[in-house]
Amino acid sequence: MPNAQPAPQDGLTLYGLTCEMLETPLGLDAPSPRLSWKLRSSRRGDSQTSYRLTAALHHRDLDDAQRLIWDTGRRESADGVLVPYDGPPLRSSTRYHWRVEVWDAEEAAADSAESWFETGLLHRDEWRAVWIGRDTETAAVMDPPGDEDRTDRTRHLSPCSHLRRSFDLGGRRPVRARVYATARGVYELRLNGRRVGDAELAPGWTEYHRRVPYQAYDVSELLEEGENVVGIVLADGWWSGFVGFDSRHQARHYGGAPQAIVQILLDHADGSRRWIASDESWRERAGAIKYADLLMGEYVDARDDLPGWDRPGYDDTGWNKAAVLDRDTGVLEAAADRPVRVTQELAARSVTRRPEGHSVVDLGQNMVGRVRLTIRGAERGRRIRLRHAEMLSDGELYLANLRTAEATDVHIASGDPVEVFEPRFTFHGFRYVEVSGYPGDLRSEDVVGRVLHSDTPLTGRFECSDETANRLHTNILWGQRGNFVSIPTDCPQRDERLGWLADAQVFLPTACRNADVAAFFARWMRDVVDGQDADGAFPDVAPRLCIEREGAPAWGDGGVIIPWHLYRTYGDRRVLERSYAAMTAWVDHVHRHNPDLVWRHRVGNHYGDWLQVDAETPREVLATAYFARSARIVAQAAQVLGEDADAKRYGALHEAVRDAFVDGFVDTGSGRPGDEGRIAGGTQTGYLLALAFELVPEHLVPAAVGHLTADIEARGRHLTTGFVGVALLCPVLAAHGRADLAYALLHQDTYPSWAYSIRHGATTIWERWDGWTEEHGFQSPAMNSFNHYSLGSVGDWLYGGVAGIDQHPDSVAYRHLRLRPNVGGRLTWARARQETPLGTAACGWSLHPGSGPQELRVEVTVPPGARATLHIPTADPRSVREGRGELPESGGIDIVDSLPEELVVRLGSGTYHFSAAAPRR
Ligand code: RAM
Repeated sequence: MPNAQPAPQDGLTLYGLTCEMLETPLGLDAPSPRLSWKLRSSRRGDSQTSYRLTAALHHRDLDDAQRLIWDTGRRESADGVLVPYDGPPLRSSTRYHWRVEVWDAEEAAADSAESWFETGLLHRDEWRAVWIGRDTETAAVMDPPGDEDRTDRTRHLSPCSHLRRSFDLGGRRPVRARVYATARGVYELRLNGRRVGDAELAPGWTEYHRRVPYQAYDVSELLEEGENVVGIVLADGWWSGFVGFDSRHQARHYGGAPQAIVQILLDHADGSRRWIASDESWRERAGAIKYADLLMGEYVDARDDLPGWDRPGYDDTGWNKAAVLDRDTGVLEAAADRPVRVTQELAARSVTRRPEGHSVVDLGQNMVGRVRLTIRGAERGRRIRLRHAEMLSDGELYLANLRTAEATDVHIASGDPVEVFEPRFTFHGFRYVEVSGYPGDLRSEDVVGRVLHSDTPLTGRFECSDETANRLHTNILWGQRGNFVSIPTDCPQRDERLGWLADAQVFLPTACRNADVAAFFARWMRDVVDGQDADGAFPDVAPRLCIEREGAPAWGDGGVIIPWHLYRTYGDRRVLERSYAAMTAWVDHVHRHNPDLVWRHRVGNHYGDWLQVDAETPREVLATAYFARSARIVAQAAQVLGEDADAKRYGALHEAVRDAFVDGFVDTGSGRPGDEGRIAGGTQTGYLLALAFELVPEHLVPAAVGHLTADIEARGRHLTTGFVGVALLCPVLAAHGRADLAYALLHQDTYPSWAYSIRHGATTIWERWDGWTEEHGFQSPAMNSFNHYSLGSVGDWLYGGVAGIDQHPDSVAYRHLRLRPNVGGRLTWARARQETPLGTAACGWSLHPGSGPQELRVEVTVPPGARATLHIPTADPRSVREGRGELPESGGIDIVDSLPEELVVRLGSGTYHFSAAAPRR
C-alpha cells in the first residue's frame, strides 16, 4: 500500500478511526467488523465525497510483507459511519491493517489514515482450554482463612485462587504471542512476574448463562527464552460473590466457585504454532487474599503473600492440582466493549483524627473505586481496616445506607518497612474513608482514591456562566462514570448495583453526550435481550437477577428505547437488527395482555414514576403512554430495517394506543370548562409524558401545557417528577415556549430541586430529591443512594436545550444538526461540544453589552459531512452578521426563515461566528 501523505492542515483531516466502535480492538469475533472514521476541516463546506478502504495482512510466511486482501475501490459517500468489512472471510488470531483514503468536493485526494484490528478465536472449536479452578476437597484445608474479624457474610467467602503453570520455550522466543483468557469470576492475568493488561474486574458482568466475554492480550514482549510462567489470580466477582440485594439473595448466583480459562498462542518465525491451555496440569493455591467480594470488600493477609509465584524458578511443589471444572466453551465470546480501568487518582483533601484513634479521610468527591494506602512501619500482623461511606454523620461514616454491603477492606501487615495496600477485586462508592489500625499518623499523601469505571472515552463538554449549573453537569458526569462499571448500574455503594432498565433508558441520552458509550450500551443490550422471557417480557434488570417478575412499564420499555436511541445517535443499525425481534416481542407481550390498549395487566412491579415527590401519577397513565411510545419506536425501527408490514402494523397499533390514551385519560372538553386538556391525575409527569410522546390532540396542547405550568407555578416553581418524568421536564417546557420555566427549575435551589442537593454539598446526583433535607436529615437508609444517575437525565438538556446541540428529528448519527442556542435564565453564556459519528459538533452563545442593546454572539461548529439548521434568537433578525460579513453573502450560509424573534439559517460544515441583537427576555 502507498505511504500516507502528510495531511494538509486546512483541508479534510481524518481522525478517530475505529473498528466495531473501538480503537484497535484485539481479539474481535465479528465476521464483518464495521469500520468508522471522523473528519475535521477548517475549510467551510468541506466534505468527503468518496472514500476507499483497503485491508491487508501481515502474513507470517511472507516475511512481514503485507498482502492486500480487500479493496473497495472508490465509493461515493459523505461520511464513514460503521462501514462493514465485506472482503474475504476473516481468519482467527490475525491482525488486519486497514486504511482509509478520502476525497473532497474538489476531487482532491484529501487525506488517508491507517489503523488495525485483530481477530480472536472465530470458531468455538479453537478453544482447547478447559475451565479450571480450586479443587475444593484439598485446597480449603491448606490455608484456613484468618477468622477473627469475619462477619457472618464474609465467613462464606473463600480465599482467592492463584493458578499457575510454567512452560519452557527452550532457545526460541516466539515472534508473536497472544493470550485469550477469561473467568467465571474476576481475574488478573500474570506473566513472568508482570501484570498483563490494565483491565480491572475483567471480564465484567454479563448474562453469564448465555455468554462470557474473553479478553485478548498481546504478550509478545513478555516472553523469555527458557522457563516462562503464566498465572491467574481468581476472585468470586459477580459469578460467585455477593451481588444484588443480599437480604433476599445470597452469594453464588451463578456458580459455587470461580473458574478461569486461558489459552496462549505462540507463533514462531518458521510458521509453527504452539498452544498452551489451562488444563489439569496447572497448579493452584490460596495466598494473601483471604476473600475478595464486590459488596463486602477485600481481606489481605500480607504475611501469606506468595513472593515469586508468577515467575520462573518458583517451586510449586506443595501446591494443589487445579481441578477441571467445566469443558464447555460454548458461552465464550470476544469482549465487545472497553474494559473497566483505573482512569484517575484523587488526592485526599483532609485527614481528621477522631478521638477514638481512627482517622476519617475526605477525598472531596463521591467516587467509585478503591483506596491505595501506603503503610509505613507497621509491625507484622498489625490489622489495618478501611471502611467507606458517601456521607458523614457527626463526623463519622454514615454507613446505614449501604444496607448489607460491608465495603470494608482489611490489610494484615507483613512487617515490611513500607507496604502498599490496594484491594484488587472489589469496588466501593464513597467519598469518605475511615482508616483504623494505622501505625502512627496517617498523612494525606498516604491515601489515594483510585477511580475506576468502564473506560468509555469522555468526549463531551458543557460549560456556562453559572457555577451551580456547572456543578450539576459535573455531578452528572461523576454519576455516569461511577455507575458504568461493566454494565450501567443504578448505584455503586449498597447491596444492589443492578442494571435497571429504566434508569438506563432515561439516562442514555445524557450518557451519549458525555461519552462515547456506543460499544458499552450495544454490549449491554445483549444482556437485556438475553434476559427476555418466553412470553416476550424484558426484565427490570439486566443481567437478570434478583427480580423474577417481568419488566414494569418504563423499565421493560428500555429494551425498545435503548437500541433505537443508539441507532439514532451512533448510526448503529446492527444493534437495532439484533434487538428487533425482542423489541417486537415486548410490544406484542404488552398488547396480548392488554387487548383494550390501556396497559393495566402484566405490569410487573409497576414502580410508577419512581421516587416522585408529593405527586402520584396514575400508573395506567404512565404505562399506556409508554405502550404508545414503544409501539411507535418499533414501527420506526421496522421502517429503517425494511420490515414494511411491521411498520404498518405497529404504526397502526401506536395510533390505536394513542386513541385509547386520549379516551381514557385526556379531558377533551366534555366536562367543566377549564378542565380541557387535563390529564388524569393532573401530575407534572402525566402532562410531560402526554406532551413528549405526542398523545394530546393538537388543539388541546396549549391547554395541557397551561395545566403543567400552572402546577409548577402553584408549587412555587418546583418539580414533583420522579425517575420517569424528570428527563422530560425541561425539554418539554422549552419545546412549548416556556424555556423561562425550564430555567427557573434549573436554578431553583429550594427543595425539591437539583440545586438543593448541590447547596448541601452534593458531588454526585442523589437517588432521591429528599436523600437529605434540612427538615428531616437523611431519608430512610432502606433506600438512599447518593450516587444514582437517574435524576441527572437533565444533562441531555444542558447540551441540547441550553447550549443548543441537537439533531433534526429525522436525522441519524447527527448528519443533520439542529442548533438552537437558548438564551435564558441567569446565564450570560453557555457552550457545549460533543463528538458525533462524523466529527466534532459545537454550539455556544454569549451576551455582550453593546453600545445600544446587548449583543448576542453565537459560535457553532458543524463537522464535515453534516449540515445544520441554526436558530439564532434575536430581537431583530436583520441585525444578524457572520464574521465580518452581512448575511447571506458570508460563505456557506442560506437563510431559511426570518421570523420576528429568530433567524433560521442552514449551514454546511465549518465553524461560524454570528452576532446579532440579543433576544428580548
Ligand atoms: C431501586 C433503585 C433503582 C430503581 C428501582 C425501581 O432499587 O433506585 O434505581 O430503578 O428501585
